[in-house]
This record gives sequence, structure tokens and C-alpha cells, in this order.
Amino acid sequence: MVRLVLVLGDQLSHNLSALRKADKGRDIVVMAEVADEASYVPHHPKKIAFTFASMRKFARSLRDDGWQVAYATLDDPDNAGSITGELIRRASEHDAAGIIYTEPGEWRLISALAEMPLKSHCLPDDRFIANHQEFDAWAKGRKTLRMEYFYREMRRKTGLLMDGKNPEGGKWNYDHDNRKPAPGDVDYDGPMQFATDDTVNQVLDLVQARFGHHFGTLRPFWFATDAAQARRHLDHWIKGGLPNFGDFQDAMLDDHRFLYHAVVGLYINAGLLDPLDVCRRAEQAYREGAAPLNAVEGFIRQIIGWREYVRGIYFREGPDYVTRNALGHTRDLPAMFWGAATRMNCIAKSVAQTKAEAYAHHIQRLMVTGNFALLAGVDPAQVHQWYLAVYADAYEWVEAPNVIGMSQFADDGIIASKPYISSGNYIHKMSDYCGNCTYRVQDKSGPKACPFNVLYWHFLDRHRDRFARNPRMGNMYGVWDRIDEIRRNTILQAAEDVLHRLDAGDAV
Ligand code: FAD
Ligand code: DLZ
Ligand code: SF4
Repeated sequence: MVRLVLVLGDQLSHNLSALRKADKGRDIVVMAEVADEASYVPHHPKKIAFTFASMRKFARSLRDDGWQVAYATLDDPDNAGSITGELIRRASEHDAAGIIYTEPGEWRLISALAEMPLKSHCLPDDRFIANHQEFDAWAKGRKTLRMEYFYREMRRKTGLLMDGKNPEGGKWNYDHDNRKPAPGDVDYDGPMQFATDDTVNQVLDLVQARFGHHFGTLRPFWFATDAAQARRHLDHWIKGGLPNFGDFQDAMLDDHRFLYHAVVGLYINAGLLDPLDVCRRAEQAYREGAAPLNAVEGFIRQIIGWREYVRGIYFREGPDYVTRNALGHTRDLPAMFWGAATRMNCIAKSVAQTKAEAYAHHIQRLMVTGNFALLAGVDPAQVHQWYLAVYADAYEWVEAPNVIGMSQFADDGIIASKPYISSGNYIHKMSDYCGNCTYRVQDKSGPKACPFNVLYWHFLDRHRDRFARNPRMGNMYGVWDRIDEIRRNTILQAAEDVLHRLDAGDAV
């Protein structure tokens, strides 16, 4: 009897485990654009358009490859509105014996599929380097789960940048050569931008009509929407961006939204690019002398290290991970995250870029928006929902550990050994934002004091019991305690004023 083979919008890979298991001559692939997936958080319109256009092209490529595909567009009058609803509809239409699917990347869908009244077979998503058992075996018995040690296992497993049993160049990690401040000039023209075709234009009209009210600008739309385009973009970046990727990984510039970043996260996560293949291409550039080791090692570490590690944490920690709130933060997400006015140039620029591109790079996410939310004590669940909605590369398995864990310390230090907080000084060092800001980054108090400066001390002061004994934070408490009491109170009062203005909805 016929079986249904579910392919989700982030499973657009021809070597997907569910497709490998299915019988091309008999089984039917089910793909569906559904309102539930597009709006369980208000996804950025560009992300929805990227997903739908890529799904349509992938369905076409499956048909070209001999598969029967039952594809529901969002405006199909029979569309059931959810993945499970579509499976039930197709099962009755084809009198199917059951469904085969590859494990989804969110607990929400994993449970919905497990509870379906259809015989189902869930397969591991083996587009990753480590499976759940391998990660759990690595994590078992360790007091702390530091990414660096897991990364070394992944280097050994893949053989990437290995010189026999040793790391290429003698060191596992070349981070100390990276993280230079913003360059004066950027000699890479950014991600390859693709002209829209008929498929993309139809999707753009549909998304504008149905989700145009979501936060985010839909047009111009230039993302790659199939594997061939994504590969062309990757080659373009390896040639133009990779050589400087390491040096300026943490820099931020007003006029250069992408700097030397790869902008491949959305393509890898959706299945258009294979992570191992991407790393091998980067390694090849190094072996051919086209990119230095610090850049290539740094890039490969992000993919086989961080990307695999955060996935391991998401699945190990379970569905309640996204509700964690170790620091007891309860403030509502300020309206400026959704584009309301702010006088903080770094936030204004990071949010405006997010709205325009459905993209911000790592340091903007971690040290601007994430840093501010943490310092201001915003409810981590609201922060999580924002990140999940606004970035084209966001799916819970990768977004939640980065937000709940790395950025908001809401998991009580599973991922980060100390909170990623900083005063305005870090942003000033790594960007050109402060020069155009209403606030003065050098002011620690007074009407023009940078809000990051006063909130930084407020955070440390209010969480003293938790962090004063943290070996990596003790020196900051030492600095704080050496400031005289009157001045400390002035700083704390200035921070209270900022928080009060935030709560009142004033433009901070
Ligand atoms: P590059 O800077 O060029 O890095 C190359 C690749 O390495 C990325 O494409 C990605 O696949 C991988 N990578 C790098 N850092 C990480 C990381 N910390 N975790 C997982 N993979 C990583 N990444 C997502 O893919 N989806 C998310 O929803 C997401 N949310 C984030 C939220 C916060 C608060 C933070 C601090 C980071 C988040 N990241 C997320 C990680 C990282 O910021 C993005 O992967 C990166 O910005 C994507 O842009 P890029 O492709 O240009 O990456
Ligand atoms: C992100 C997304 C969106 C916007 N829409 C769909 C959709 O209509 N149909 C679909 O199959 N997948 C979509 N996706 C991706 C899913 O949300 C994703 O598969 C799950 O969140 C699990 O990672
Ligand atoms: Fe951001 Fe402060 Fe710099 Fe303004 S002065 S851009 S608020 S860090």
C-alpha cells in the first residue's frame, strides 16, 4: 500500500532520510504551505517567501526526479491549514497505509506528528554530523558542556582541517587571531543577490496579501531559492568573503550589513546546502592557498562546532527548554524591537537591518539586541519568540539554545559560562554605531549616558548573589565595589530611569 512521505519546509534535501526510505515508484511525497507554520510566531515575510518559493522549486525537482508529489499551496481552497491536517487529508485521498517522516527541528511538531492517528515511522535527521546518541554520550558525566571539546570530536570525526591525528597548524582554535575591530573598508560586495523569477513573484504576491502585516519588509527579495543558486552564492562568498571572515567576524558597520559573513545559515538550515559539503569547500580554499587558516578554521568551527553543539543541547534539554528563566526576568519586550523609535543607534540599526533583510550577523544578535534584552531584564520567552520570528535562518533547534542559553543565560549556564553582557564600550570598539548616536558612549552617568553603560552595572548589582562568585566575573564586582557609594547610587538611579522609560513606552 501507498505511504505518505512528509517533506517539511526546512527539509529540502534530496538525500533526506525519509526520501531514502521511501519507494519512489509507489509512495507519495506530501508538501504543504500552511498557515499554522507561517504564523505560530509572526515570521518575517521574507522568511515565509523564502520557505514557500524554495518548497515549490524543490517539489518541482522531486517530480523531475520521478517522485509523485502532493503539494498544497497556501491558497489551495482544500488546504487544511496545518501539517497534520494536510497529512490526514492526503491519507484519506490516497488511502495511505501510513507516513514516513524525518524528525522535525521543533518539539512542537515532533509531538503533533507523534500524536497523529496514522501509522507513522520517524527517521533521524542525518543531515547533521552528530546524532542525538553521540551528543548524549559526549555530554554524559561532564560537569560542563563546553563547545570547544565537542568541536574537537567533530574535527576528528569529519577529518576536517586535520593533519593526521593533530589539528592543522598545531592548534584547534585560531580565535585569538580573529575579532578585529571594524575595518575602514570592506572589499567584498556581500551575498549574491538573485533576480526574482515567476515562481518567486507568485509567492511574493501571496505572502504580501496574507502576511504583509508581519514585521519585515518583503521586497526587494533576493535570496537563493534552490540548491543551484545557493551553491553559486557559496562559491561567490568563498572567493570574496572567506579570506577576511575570521579577522572581522565580530565587527559591525552601519553601511555594511553583511561584512564578510557567509549568509549561508538560511540555506544550510533549509536543506539547500549540506553543512559538510560547505565545510569541505572552505577547507579546499585553505588547501589551495586561497584563504588563511584562521578564517577557515573559524568558519568550520561555527558549523561543525557551534551548529552541531546547539542542536545537541536543544534535543538533550527537551521541550521545556524554551520556558526556562533562570534569572527571573519578566519585562515585556520593548516596542523598539518591532521597529518603534529608539535613540540608541546600535539598536535602531540592528533592528532596521533585521526588518529589511531578515538577517543580522552574530554579534548584532548577541551583543546588541541580545545584550540589551538581557541587561534590561526582558522575559526570555518573549526574546526567544522575537528571534524565532524575525530571522530567515531561525528554527527552534538552533535559535532557542542561542537565545535562551547563549544570549539570555536563562538556562542557568548550560551553554555560557557567564552572561554575554557588556557596556557600550564593547559596541564602540567593534562598530561605528556610537559616532552617530544621541547618547555618548563615554558617559557613565548624566543625561547622555549610554543606556548600556548604566544597565550593565544595574544587571551586575541586581544579580550579585548569583554571579559575584563566578570566577570570570569577580573582577567586575571588584571594580563596582571600588566606586564610591554616591556614584554607584547615581548609576543605579540612571538605570532605573531607563527601565522606567522603557516600561512607559517612551523612546529610550
Ligand atoms: P556566519 O557568521 O557566516 O557563520 C557561518 C555559519 O556558522 C552560519 O551560517 C551557521 O550555520 C553557523 N553558525 C555560526 N554561529 C552559530 C551558532 N551560534 N549556532 C549555530 N550555528 C552557528 N543561527 C541560526 O542558524 N539560526 C538562528 O535562529 C540563530 N539565532 C541566533 C540568535 C542569537 C541570539 C545568536 C547570538 C545567534 C544566533 N544564531 C542563529 C547563530 C548565528 O548568529 C547565525 O548562524 C549567523 O548569524 C547566520 O549568518 P551567516 O550565515 O552569515 O553566519
Ligand atoms: C518556517 C516554515 C514556514 C514559514 N512555513 C512552512 C510551511 O508552510 N510548511 C512547511 O512544511 N514548513 C514550513 N516552515 C518550516 C517549519 O516550520 C519547520 O519544518 C519546523 O519548524 C521544524 O523545524
Ligand atoms: Fe549603542 Fe550606546 Fe553606542 Fe549609542 S552610545 S550606539 S546606545 S553603544
